[in-house]
Amino acid sequence: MNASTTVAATAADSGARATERFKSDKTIAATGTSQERVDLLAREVLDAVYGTIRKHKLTYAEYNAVKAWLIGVGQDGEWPLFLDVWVEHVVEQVNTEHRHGSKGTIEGPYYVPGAPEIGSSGSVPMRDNESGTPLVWTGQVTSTDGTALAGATIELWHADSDGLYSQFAPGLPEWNLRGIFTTDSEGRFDIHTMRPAPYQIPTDGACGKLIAAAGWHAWRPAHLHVKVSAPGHELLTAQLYFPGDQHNDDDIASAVKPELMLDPRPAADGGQTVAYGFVLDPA
Ligand code: MBD
Ligand code: FE
Repeated sequence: MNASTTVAATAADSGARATERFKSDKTIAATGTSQERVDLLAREVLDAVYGTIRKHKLTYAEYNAVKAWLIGVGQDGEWPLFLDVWVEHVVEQVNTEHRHGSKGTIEGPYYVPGAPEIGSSGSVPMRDNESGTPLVWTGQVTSTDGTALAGATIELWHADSDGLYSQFAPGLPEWNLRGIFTTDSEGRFDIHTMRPAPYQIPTDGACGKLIAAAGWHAWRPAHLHVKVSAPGHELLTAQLYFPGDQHNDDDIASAVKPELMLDPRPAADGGQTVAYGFVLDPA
């Protein structure tokens, strides 16, 4: 355990922060989506719900339990968590299937823009006594035609060795394990961080209640989140995973892909090194 994490993380804590972070400048009006498309999408979603109700003859007691649960998702601030865990992976799929470059995956609820800028080589912000296995990650960002992309940015964020994210769990320094790297003249970067632990979504909120009631588990495999961008290229949002993790094959968020698996090797100092680069699609 990291000694400074003394206060227990709660669903309401991380939920309230995720809800607050998302804010809603993201209205339907701002998307330019037509009334016809809103009508179509809303009707089809409702039709899918009616289909399930008819097929399984939902009882009134079940309907009321669903209603109470949905109210709870909002009260616990868990709409960002619910949507990113159970819906985002399909949105990601349909929006990136045209790409020829690197595979991406979902963003999840815990991205925060504006992390400290590190340059092409260095350590993400971490505590003096940050626990875990040190990881040195080197790579290059290129375009699909093979051109190296100098000045590309890699925004990195991830959980600590207790599975906690800064700004969403109490007791962590603001930018712990969050940083922005910029590739050098050859498109290369060199990132020093600590291996994250597997992540269990909060079990004490509404999402946890659904998981318990359905007999599911709450785990995501350990992962590093990135957003990789370069002028004239599509933004790549991805997560990278570690071989051997117990939940690589049954991620609660359905966000693991074989192309996103790292291959870390032992390093002389007891830590690990890994090579992994990114290929961006021209916009
Ligand atoms: C996470 O850390 C995460 O990445 C996702 C997708 C959902 C919940 C927690
Ligand atoms: Fe995550």
